Amino acid sequence: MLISDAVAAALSELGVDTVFGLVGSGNFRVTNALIANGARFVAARHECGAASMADGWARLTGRPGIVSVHQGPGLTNALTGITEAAKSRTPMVVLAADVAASATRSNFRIDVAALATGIGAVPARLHSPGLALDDTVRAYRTAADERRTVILALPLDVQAGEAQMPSAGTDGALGSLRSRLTGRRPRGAPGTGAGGPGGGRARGDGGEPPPSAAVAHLAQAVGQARRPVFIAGRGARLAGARADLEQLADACGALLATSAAAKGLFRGNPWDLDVSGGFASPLAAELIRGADLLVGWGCSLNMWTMRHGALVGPDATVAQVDIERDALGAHRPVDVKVVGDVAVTARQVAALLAGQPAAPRGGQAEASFGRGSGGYRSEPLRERIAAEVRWRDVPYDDQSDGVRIDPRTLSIALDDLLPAERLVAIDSGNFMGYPSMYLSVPDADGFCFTQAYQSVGLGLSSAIGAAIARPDRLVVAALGDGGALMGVSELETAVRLGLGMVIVVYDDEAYGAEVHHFGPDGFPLDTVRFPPVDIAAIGRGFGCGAARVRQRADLAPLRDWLDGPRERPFLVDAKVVSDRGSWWLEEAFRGH
Ligand SMILES: Cc1ncc(C[n+]2csc(CCOP(=O)(O)OP(=O)(O)O)c2C)c(N)n1
Ligand SMILES: [Mg+2]
Repeated sequence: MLISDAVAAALSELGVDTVFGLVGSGNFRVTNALIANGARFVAARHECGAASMADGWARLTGRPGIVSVHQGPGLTNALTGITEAAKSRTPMVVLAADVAASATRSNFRIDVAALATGIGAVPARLHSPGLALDDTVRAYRTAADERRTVILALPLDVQAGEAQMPSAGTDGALGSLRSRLTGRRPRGAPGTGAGGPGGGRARGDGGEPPPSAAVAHLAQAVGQARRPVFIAGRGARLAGARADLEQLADACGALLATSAAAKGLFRGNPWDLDVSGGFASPLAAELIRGADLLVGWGCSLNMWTMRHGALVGPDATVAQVDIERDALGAHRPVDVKVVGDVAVTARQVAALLAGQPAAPRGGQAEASFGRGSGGYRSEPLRERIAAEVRWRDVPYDDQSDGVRIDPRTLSIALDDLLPAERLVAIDSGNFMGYPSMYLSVPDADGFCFTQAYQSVGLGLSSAIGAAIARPDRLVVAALGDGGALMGVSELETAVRLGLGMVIVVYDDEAYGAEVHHFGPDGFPLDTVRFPPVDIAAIGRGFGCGAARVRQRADLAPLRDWLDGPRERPFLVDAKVVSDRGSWWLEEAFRGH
């Protein structure tokens, strides 16, 4: 068996069943071998699209996304999507064909390892036919267990070598492949490391460590807090910690919020403030700013989530819980630091609190801190949250004029129209807050936010990957016109796959982010403004259903499409009002 076939067989033993890529001569064999082993191959039209599809897919499945690319330009084309994945700690293995070490004059020669290191991915390589399977298993496990993005270089000469037995350390993961290589019956455990939604993280069931002094310190802070707010991040989502955090919040009267990456985690909880940060509604921001204790649970409390510190009240104690020590205090000073799994730590804090006499509390003081009373919670506040916390309930001056629709009005209309079981994926740009804030999502799997690299143009592809991962949900890709046209080639992919997704383009005929940032200072804007483009017609050309929307009533074709079989994507080209920048934009530029 050739190494290219054996690598594919090893990956399928490890659980690989879906591969995104674009095939050239260097990855032809390995990709077809993956297909022969039962994997679904999703052909993208641009390698960056393949990487972002795998990224979106991995975020929704919790399993390593697999990308297959040709040597040289195949990999460099994919780089921006891979960088987003690496910065988001998306588990991913990029199968990157590479020239032989001896091909020093090859046109395709690039320094793959340096390139991987430079973008924060983990470099890996098939070193020789003898080591190739160990290299493959290690790459996959690094992705799955450590949530890293790994670029596995597949040199052509090694790929063409004859497969040999993996070492004793890895063959347990490759039971039947071992038997195919040796002719002996399989033994040992089936493939491991496939991850699941936890992506290999400790989920805290069984064998929990005893509470540390740091957990006791956190319990003390939680027990003493009068207005605690929990902010849950990606780590809380990965740890499956919703129920444990809610129970602890019930016990201490905390309000609940998330980072953008974990939006939807507490959906349905009456104390949910939704996203903390630039997207926070006025009431959410007021309540977070009013907290005397902020606990970041698997959340980095970065400049976006804390609005550059503006959401941290002057006297607030800040605590942070994370499975990785390096994450603690990485973005802002933290008073109480706990290294630990979010769910385990929440349970331990709750247990310590239960064994503790109740601390005296404000107006609602009582022995039982059951759901709905104590701490920050009160009946009037519950009513206020119900009435005011959603952006769509915040009054605004509708700027729609019949020719251009106010992006808020558009987003609210979409929120009304689209089924609740949805998954919203967002590209980057001035527009991005509108769908993030006005489209509700049913849970944390309802939001795919590829913003760790702040790249324009990844939204459509990550939405396609998410749609493949979650065929049960209506996927909504929310794009600017700039991002839509940058990633446009993947419309063909969405149509070819028959994805019944909605693509909403907030079309201001500009790189609005730049227009609003530089315009007020009188800079020339010719470089960032464009003549009108009929993006609906482009969508139709690719085979999408489409509508140009200038006012609410223009959404009627979308309603009809929703009532139909949804066998192809529907594109909404919304000509939006863009008379001024959005309020989260200045915040974003402060982070540049
Ligand atoms: C790949 C990449 N190129 C350039 C930028 C700089 N940039 C940030 S937002 C933006 C405008 C994007 O335009 P559009 O998608 O239409 O969204 P809008 O800002 O108009 O709402 C640009 C060019 C970037 N973030 N990423
Ligand atoms: Mg635009």
